[in-house]
Amino acid sequence: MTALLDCINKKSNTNCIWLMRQAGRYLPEFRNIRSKNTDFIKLCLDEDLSSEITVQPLKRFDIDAAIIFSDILLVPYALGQSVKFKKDFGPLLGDIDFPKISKIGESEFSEKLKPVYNAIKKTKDKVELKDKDLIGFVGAPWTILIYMLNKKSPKNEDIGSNLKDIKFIDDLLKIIIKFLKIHIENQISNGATIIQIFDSWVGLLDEKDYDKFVYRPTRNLVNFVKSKNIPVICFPKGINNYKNYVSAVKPDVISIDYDADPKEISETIDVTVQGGLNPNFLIGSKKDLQTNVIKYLDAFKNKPYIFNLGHGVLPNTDPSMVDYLVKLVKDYS
Ligand code: 1CP
Repeated sequence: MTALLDCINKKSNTNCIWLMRQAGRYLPEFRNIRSKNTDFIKLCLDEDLSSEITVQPLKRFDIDAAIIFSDILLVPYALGQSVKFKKDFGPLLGDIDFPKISKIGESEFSEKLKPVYNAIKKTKDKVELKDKDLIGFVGAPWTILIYMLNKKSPKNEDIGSNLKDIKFIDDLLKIIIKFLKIHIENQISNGATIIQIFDSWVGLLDEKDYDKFVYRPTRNLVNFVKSKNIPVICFPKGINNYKNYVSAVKPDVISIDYDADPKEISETIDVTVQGGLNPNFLIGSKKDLQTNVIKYLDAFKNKPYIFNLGHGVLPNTDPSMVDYLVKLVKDYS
């Protein structure tokens, strides 16, 4: 059995670790490829380069899993909405052509994302992946919906006006869920051993809307992944109550953000926990990093726990700090 699965199944004696955004701009070898590939979507759809980027962090660090280099916004892209990444701005999406989106078939969608699936297959065969997990992922229905409607990052936005047309939103959400399942299935059939569902924008919703936009749609995907006998990790960033989320969605693993209190989580949650450490500690002093890493490891000492961050590695992180972090986690006992 591979390392992360051992942790999830409570069979591991050593601590497991991987990091969200472990492949990315903080690595010079990534920046080197990125500088020659200015179109980000095209880079994600280059199966050789995306497979190479996926294993870059495994060549440097003693981490237990790779996450396929791709992006959650490839799903709107494959549904025919234009997606561009503007430098120093973030994603920019085009208008939704609903009649067109509602006619897209499974094979057309899968064909557009074929390079992602081929990259998974290629990565699985690489020596760096021996005895390691390969994580496939999707954005949660809510996070994909809000990007599609808002057409740029919803950061600091009032999203209310986007959600007024109830019938349109319901219809779009159904389509999103249908294709997220197809995307999950294709990643699994090509070799992903775990699926992570990123719900990056739960924090924008009022609790009264959780059931409609977060709990029910995500539970639908969780059940789907479980039916394939693959573990599923959910990361509802900014949720107000992790315990309620776990009861409603029933993931195998709950990934927590840096606002969650590790001690409280450890005392109240009975599934495997992942993550939590604020990525800012990787750009501070080694001493502060060590103190805070130990805070998480102590809190989860007697629980199944996967070490990770409370959000992605920041671009201005020094890779030597990541190396130090991995060693702290592996050497802890
Ligand atoms: O060079 C660059 O400018 C590209 C930066 C970049 C990278 C490295 C983007 C643009 N996406 C990615 C890869 C990526 N995205 C991965 C690869 C695997 C890994 O983690 O190593 C993953 C899992 C994602 C997932 C993703 N994309 C999320 C969920 C996690 C999160 O960060 O909350 C989200 C919200 C996106 C959208 C997205 N893609 C890229 C950016 C800058 C963003 C966020 C935009 C925003 O602020 O709204």
